[in-house]
Amino acid sequence: MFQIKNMTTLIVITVVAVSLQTSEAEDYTVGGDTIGWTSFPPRGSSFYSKWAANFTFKLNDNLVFNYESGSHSVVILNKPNYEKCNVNDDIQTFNKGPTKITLDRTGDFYFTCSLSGHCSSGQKLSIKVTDTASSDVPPAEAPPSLSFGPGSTATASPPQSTASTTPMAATFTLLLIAIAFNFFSQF
Ligand SMILES: [Cu+2]
Repeated sequence: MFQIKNMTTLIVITVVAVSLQTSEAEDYTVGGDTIGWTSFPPRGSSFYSKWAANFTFKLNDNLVFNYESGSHSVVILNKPNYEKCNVNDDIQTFNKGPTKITLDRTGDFYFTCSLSGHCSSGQKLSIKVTDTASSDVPPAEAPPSLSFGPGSTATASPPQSTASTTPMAATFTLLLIAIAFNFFSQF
């Protein structure tokens, strides 16, 4: 009896762990491991926007800016100042590299470096942070339909939805097993 209870506890812990894993915050190294946070990035000011386009940043993810203290900084600023490279009206400045910044709200973030000429030479990054919930909710089931007239092709689910459905299904399976164990341990 005790062993069955123990196993139930183990399964419940596994279920919780699996559930947490799907919404775990991620760390992103700005510019990748080799380039990092630097002035004169390859291909100029488009470098960091191209880097950012590879990812979907979610609430509570972290950006890691890799640089040597003294050679660069991380400045958070608003959009107009970001566009003008005006680092004098910054919201926040970090001087000690590497700098880890938690994306603690949704919406747009603007970053640059406060050292003279670095912003204009391309050391700037803007990203959009989305809510975790909105990206984890599976899309509504498309009604079964065999007619594919003009304009009816938009019902296909995006590829990432299948990836989030699998751990969800696994969680439910484990949950059912846990409930079954609990039920049988009563006898
Ligand atoms: Cu710099």
